[in-house]
Amino acid sequence: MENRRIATICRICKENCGILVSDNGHTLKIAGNPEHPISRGFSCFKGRNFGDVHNAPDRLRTPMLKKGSRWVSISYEDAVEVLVHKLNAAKDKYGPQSVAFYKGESVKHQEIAHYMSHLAFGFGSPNYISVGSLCHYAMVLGHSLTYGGMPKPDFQRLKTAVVWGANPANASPLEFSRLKRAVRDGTKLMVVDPSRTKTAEQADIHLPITPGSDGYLALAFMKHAVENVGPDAPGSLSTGWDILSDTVKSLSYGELLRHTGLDWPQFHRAASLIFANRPGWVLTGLGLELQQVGVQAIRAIACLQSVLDPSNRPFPISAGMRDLPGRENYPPLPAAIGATQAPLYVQTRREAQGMFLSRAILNDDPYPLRAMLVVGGNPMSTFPAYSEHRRALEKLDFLAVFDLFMTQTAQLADLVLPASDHLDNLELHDYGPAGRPYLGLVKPATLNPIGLPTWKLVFRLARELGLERLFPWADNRDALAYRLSAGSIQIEDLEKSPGSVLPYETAEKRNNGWFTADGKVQYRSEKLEEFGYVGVPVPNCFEVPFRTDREFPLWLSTGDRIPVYQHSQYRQVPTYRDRTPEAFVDVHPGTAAELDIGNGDRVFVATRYGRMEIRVNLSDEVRRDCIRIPHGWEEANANTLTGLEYFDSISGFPWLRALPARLERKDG
Ligand SMILES: Nc1nc2c(c(=O)[nH]1)N[C@H]1C(S)=C(S)[C@@H](COP(=O)(O)OP(=O)(O)OC[C@H]3O[C@@H](n4cnc5c(=O)[nH]c(N)nc54)[C@H](O)[C@@H]3O)O[C@H]1N2
Ligand SMILES: Nc1nc2c(c(=O)[nH]1)N[C@H]1C(S)=C(S)[C@@H](COP(=O)(O)OP(=O)(O)OC[C@H]3O[C@@H](n4cnc5c(=O)[nH]c(N)nc54)[C@H](O)[C@@H]3O)O[C@H]1N2
Ligand code: SF4
Ligand SMILES: [Mo]
Repeated sequence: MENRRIATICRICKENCGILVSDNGHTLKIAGNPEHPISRGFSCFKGRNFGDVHNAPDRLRTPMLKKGSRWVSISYEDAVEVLVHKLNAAKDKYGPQSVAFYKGESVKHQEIAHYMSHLAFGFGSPNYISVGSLCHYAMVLGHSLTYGGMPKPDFQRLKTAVVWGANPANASPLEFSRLKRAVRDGTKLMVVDPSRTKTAEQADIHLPITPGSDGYLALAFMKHAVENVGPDAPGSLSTGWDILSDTVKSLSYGELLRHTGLDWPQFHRAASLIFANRPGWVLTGLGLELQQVGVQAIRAIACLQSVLDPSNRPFPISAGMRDLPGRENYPPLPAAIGATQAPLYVQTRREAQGMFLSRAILNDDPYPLRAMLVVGGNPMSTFPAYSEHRRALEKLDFLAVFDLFMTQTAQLADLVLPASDHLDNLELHDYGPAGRPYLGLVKPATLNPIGLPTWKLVFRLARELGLERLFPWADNRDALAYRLSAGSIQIEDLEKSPGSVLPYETAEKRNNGWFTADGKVQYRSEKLEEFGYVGVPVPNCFEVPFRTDREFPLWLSTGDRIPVYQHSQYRQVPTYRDRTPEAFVDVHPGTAAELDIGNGDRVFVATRYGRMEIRVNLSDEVRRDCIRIPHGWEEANANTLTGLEYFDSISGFPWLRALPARLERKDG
């Protein structure tokens, strides 16, 4: 058999490393591509071994329709016919808004996101939902509302890095390798994380903060900035500095630090380090986003970022692709799900906030939702409140899932369609949103493609639904050529490039977003006030409805990343499973000793939302009053312990970290 080496892009995680794929028809080999200008040959275990996922024996190969309790194989033609018939049936009976189109994390945030929303809106449903409902966008809001974009690191210039509620050692291996190199070359590192993570081990200072108290700590740093760094620091290009200054001056360090579990010497050492070593960069992560007061805490940290690096005003950059055609022909769209609860999210992202999906299905709030197409996501594992979402998906008149495998979500579906993975797809990847002006091409790279590429399903559906004017192309190559026709890079250029990626010119777009219309740093956010929220981060913003108490004395973090798995994926593939074979709860040895629990014992973890059995892993990375459980395990689903009762009122994000919980021995 032919043995080719194709340069393409790994799109398992947000690093999007350049890879070289060779296929001899039996085995797939994947290696980092040294000619990729960003990843420069880097690859991780997950990416290198993806061939075993691609060739896994349980890959879906034909569409399956549920007849009673049985699955029957059907043809793609018939599957598309069923899909079209069912989506139209829901539309006729309940209106187009009763159909939701969900896009998970695996197909990422770019081309497919555009295609899926275009399809949904053309169909007449405002309910395009993406995994952005609980990933990354709370961070975008917190930073963008403050200075228009997300901070990007430039280690040539930076003297300090602050990693706050993120763990790149496990979650972003390429970024972590850069960070480690910078630290070796003299950049100071401060990590704010309840756990002593692998990232924290590299730090000059690790602040093992009490979960959920990040906003208070950020205000303490701002107080230090106001009182010691001087009024010129933020410059004149800001609004609301006076109000924020007066606020923090009126607070004492004691009352702020009390919430954080940190003492004065710890704080003082940290403040001295970061302010003496400016400019500094703050990397924020999910530890902040998945909190009931996430956006306000991130806002407070973004204020600090603006002082640590006053000249850094990151604004979004992009390759400037043409919009998809026919947007002016969308039918009038009713309000999307979540428009009342999280209006800022819904309006700025122009999509539904998926955390309010189950209310629409179960309670017809704000209207009935009856049919759903899930593409590249596994919400039964990754959405909060497992049992409520299970009831909701079971209640749908029709659920279709487009995936590589028969996932937990697919098992509840009426129709399952086999999807191809990123080794059999043609897609663009713009590195601009991650701060790099490069455009990449994900190329088909295997000899025996499996499943249908997402674009094919979407284009086909569009045609059958009478929406071909929105997708007027024969195939995705034509569509991408159209998208690229506004710029200087063409598909052929990308195909010829040895890294499958090319740089593009950026026109810095300063005031393009309406987030900070005047381009100034907004210590007081007019946008937040316009939407009825508090515009200046003050301690009241960080109050949560409940904290640890006698009934639930421990802080639980769900979903902390472990290196081998991507969310709920790869558990059935031995190459991966052998490395981390079983679900576990990390418990501090001191806490375990108090409860007379040993390593490997089975225990119950309980929150006010649920109770679950799981194996104990003794770990001195966690604080004595904390436990943590990775998400994505079917047999011990962390989301049986999470709820839909409380949300971040700005982003609509769920509360999945810093949750009060308790450990119970199995024998009581
Ligand atoms: N291997 C692997 N890598 C991944 C993923 C994966 O599934 N597997 N998923 C990818 C995706 S989609 C995302 S969004 C990213 C997420 O990437 P990150 O945000 O970097 O990683 P997490 O491990 O989710 O969380 C970061 C840290 O938050 C801390 N934390 C918990 N509660 C608090 C708190 O109250 N305050 C503070 N300050 N910290 C807290 C945890 O201890 C944890 O170390 O990872 C990406 N990378
Ligand atoms: N408790 C808790 N829950 C969490 C989190 C947490 O920290 N704690 N993190 C949240 C975050 S940040 C995120 S991003 C979400 C992730 O949530 P999901 O998007 O549900 O993530 P996955 O489990 O990776 O599901 C991706 C699915 O896509 C399939 N797939 C892979 N490649 C392709 C492809 O090319 N095409 C198609 N069609 N399918 C493909 C995979 O088989 C898999 O079933 O989880 C969230 N859930
Ligand atoms: S870090 Fe690993 S999983 Fe992420 S893109 Fe690179 S090779 Fe793929
Ligand atoms: Mo995510």
